[in-house]
This record gives sequence, C-alpha cells and structure tokens, in this order.
Amino acid sequence: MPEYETILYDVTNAVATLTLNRPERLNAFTDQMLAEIVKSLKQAEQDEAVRALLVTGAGRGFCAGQDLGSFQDSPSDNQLYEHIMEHYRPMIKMLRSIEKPVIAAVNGVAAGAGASLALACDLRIMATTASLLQAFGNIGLVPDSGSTWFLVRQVGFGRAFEIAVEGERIPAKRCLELGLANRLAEPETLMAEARAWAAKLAGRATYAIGLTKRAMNRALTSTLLEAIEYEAHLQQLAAGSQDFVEGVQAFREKRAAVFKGK
Ligand code: LHQ
Repeated sequence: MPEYETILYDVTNAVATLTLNRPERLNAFTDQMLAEIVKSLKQAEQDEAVRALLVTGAGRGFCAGQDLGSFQDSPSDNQLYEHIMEHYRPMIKMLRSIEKPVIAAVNGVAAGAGASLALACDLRIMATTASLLQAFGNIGLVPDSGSTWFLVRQVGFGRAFEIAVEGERIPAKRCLELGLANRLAEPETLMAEARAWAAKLAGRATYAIGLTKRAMNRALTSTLLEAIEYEAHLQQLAAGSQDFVEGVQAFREKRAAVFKGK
C-alpha cells in the first residue's frame, strides 16, 4: 500500500513537494488528507536532506477547504470545535513551526481552510489565474484554521474584515497588491518557478532560516526589546553553525558560500 493516498510526496533537489491530490473535489480536505499532510510535514521536518518545502494542488484547484460532502449538515454539540482542534490545528501548527522555508504554489482557487493553508505557508507564489477565497461566510461560518490571525496580520483589520465578510474571490493580482502573494507566475510556468525558488532557498543556510522563522513567529507577539533579546539569543546559536563559518570564510575569499544547512 502506498504511504499516502490523498497526497503525493516527493523529494527532489532538497525540496519536498506535497501535492494535495483529490483534483475532482478541488483537493477539498478529508480527515485522511489532513492526517496525511501532517504526517508528510513531520517526514519533511525530520529528513535532513529536505531543506525547503513546496505545497501545491493537483488539477485546477489548490484546495477548496473542508470537503462539504463528507461533513454532516447539523453537527452535534462540540463536533466542529473538536474537528478543527483535532484535524486542522495540527496542520497549521506544523506549518508554522517547521524550521525550513515552506512555499505555497497556489495553482488555482484556495478556499476556506484551503486559504488558511496557503496563508500558513511562509511564502506564496500564485498562478495569475488563481485566487484566494474566504468561503466560510458564504456558508454561514467564520474563518477558521488561522485565517483571522493570518489576515489581520498580513493586511490589517479593515482589509481582513472586508475579505472575510464579503466572501469574494481575490484574484492573484490583487493578492500580490495586498501582499498576500509574494510572486505571480503564468499557470504554465508556476511549478517550474516555484521549484526553482524552493531549490534556491534550499541552497541557503537552512539552520539560520529556521531560526529566522522562529524569531519572526515570536516577533508577532513580542515587544521590540523582547525581540532584540530573542534575536541576540538566536544569533548566538546561528554563530555556532558550520554555515556561519563557511559564510564568513567565503566572504573573505570572495567566493560564493556553499552552505550545508547546519
Ligand atoms: C467540493 C468542494 C468542497 C466538496 C468544490 N467540498 N466538494 C468547515 C467545516 C467544518 C470543519 C472545519 O472547517 C471548515 C472550514 C472550511 O473550509 S469551510 C469552507 C468549505 N469550502 C467551501 O465552502 C468552498 C466550496 N466550494 C466553492 O465555493 C467552489 O467550489 C469554489 C469557489 C472553490 C470553486 O468554484 P468552481 O471553480 O466553480 O468549481 P465547482 O464549484 O464547480 O467545483 C468543482 C467540483 O468540486 C464540484 O463537484 P462536481 O461533482 O459538481 O464537479 C464541487 O462540488 C466540488 N467541490 N469545493 N469544499
């Protein structure tokens, strides 16, 4: 039996690619898919050969959020709460805590918790034809799986609120203007550009990138003086790495550094 049934997992050139693979449902999440995503993220985290991650979707969608077909219309008592805590929270937590750069290659619509997934990645490259959609409000729900948290921080309250309550597709070009996307690519070249970007990041000082992610995660909720102290602490750790030695040596020798990621 294959290791994964609802996603594809591949490691090439130090880049782990997770492809959500239920294209006929626009890669909507099932419990199995959520569990497999978490498992593959752990696999990528533990694999020293992996130094960057790419998350994308098979077919014309990135991810349409919760599979509404496999979900009860009238959930009992705590069912939704438990479902989110048990299935979505671990995925978002992993994406934010994995100390390697994670790029979302948003190939098509990212709706509901699928938008949360894209927003939880460190970087986003979107096909010009793709879009983000806070679909929750369209079915009488509130943004979940971190969408309120990511949106208010990435675009500010007013824009975040508008995006959430209007429930309209935000085209890739607008996502770029808002800073929700870092880059755009033509659909035909999206994956090649995303892979090249990931491979480039994978060749950088991975340990320092991981610490940078840790520091920036912390900076989201700290004061300036706390951030400076935390940076100083992490700098001490970074300076103990082989990559720091190599980086300084390469600078002195006027050559490109060859980082090993540790
Ligand atoms: C789908 C889905 C889908 C199943 C398209 N499920 N089949 C909620 C509840 C509980 C716990 C935890 O968290 C959450 C969080 C959430 O994620 S709530 C939000 C759930 N997602 C949505 O409400 C989005 C629903 N989908 C749409 O609005 C549209 O499909 C979008 C805008 C994503 C794409 O529209 P189109 O490009 O026009 O495609 P389509 O609607 O024709 O969809 C293609 C097929 O995919 C279609 O099936 P069919 O058999 O007719 O070809 C859809 O039924 C299916 N599909 N989303 N979430």
